[in-house]
Amino acid sequence: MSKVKILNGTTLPNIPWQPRPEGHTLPIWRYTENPIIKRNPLPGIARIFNSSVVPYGDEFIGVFRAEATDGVPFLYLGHSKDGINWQYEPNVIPMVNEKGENAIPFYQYDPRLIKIEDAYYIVWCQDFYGASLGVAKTTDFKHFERLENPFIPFNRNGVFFPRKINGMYKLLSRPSDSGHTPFGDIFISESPDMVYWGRHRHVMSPNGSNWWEGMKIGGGANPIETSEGWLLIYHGVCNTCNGYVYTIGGAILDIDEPSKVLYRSRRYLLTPEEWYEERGFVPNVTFPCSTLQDDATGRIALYYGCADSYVGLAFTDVDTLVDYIKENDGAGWNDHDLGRR
Ligand code: BMA
Repeated sequence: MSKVKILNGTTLPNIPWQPRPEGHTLPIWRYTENPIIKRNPLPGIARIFNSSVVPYGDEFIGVFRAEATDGVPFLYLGHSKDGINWQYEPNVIPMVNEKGENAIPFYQYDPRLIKIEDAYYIVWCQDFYGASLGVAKTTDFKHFERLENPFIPFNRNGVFFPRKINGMYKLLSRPSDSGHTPFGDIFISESPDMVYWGRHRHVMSPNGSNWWEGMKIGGGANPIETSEGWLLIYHGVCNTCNGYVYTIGGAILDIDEPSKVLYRSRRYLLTPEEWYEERGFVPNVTFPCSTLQDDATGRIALYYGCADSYVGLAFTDVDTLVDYIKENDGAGWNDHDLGRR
């Protein structure tokens, strides 16, 4: 039984799990058989990475960022009994608009998948006359309806909260520009209906004092509701003489006003160190997109993209992670405030 409680969660005794290795000092530890998805995972697809998983019935369903052999990314669906070995559907997820017409965009990447009330939502980055967020809804993983794009360009790293807060859907995002943006803060917006988004608030900026997240940050996995606040696993980027390095960080947000950061670890949770994180299509990338958690034990399984080439799996538990973030707290006034100017 964990000290910190996972709230509104699900009891999932069958999530992937390995105990913390003896002597491991960081709060997240890797699956020993990583990467779980290797190169050329299905015909015509060169790489699957930054991807997202939910429990569904007696299995797990994943929405995968799949880079085709023409280099263009789209979203594919996969099924798994154990959350580790995946069977993929052969075609791009068939999204339609409200008239039932094809609404698959020109490209799609970095999906986050979430259950909110009785429906599942996917939010991803796509072309909307420039990179911005797309959203689709499904209840059966067979029919996918595109909703209105929440924001104008440029924007990336959309992450929904798993329930309405004060009657509103909440969406994290990272406004940006058209390229490999050398800046970026996390903001939060709300909507009564998944169509009109507003009441925007600032959540966090990159922190120049913590060099691993000195250049830009972006939301990662769906926030986990706990008795200590919303547990947010996010990514932070630093610039080096040899390019960007993507590292995994953690923060705890206020349960009713999640634009207020209660705690933010100044030390990272996981950074590229293994061959599949350091070497690949884009080297030195660990990019968190999704977690599964078991509220009975507090166990958390984290899915993260590795070097824009593979999917990795890592583990933590809610007590270890919350304690680490609090012990290493470096949140400042700019984090604690409401984020409204
Ligand atoms: C970001 C996104 C991610 C990618 C990362 C590293 O801008 O495009 O999909 O993993 O860069 O290349």
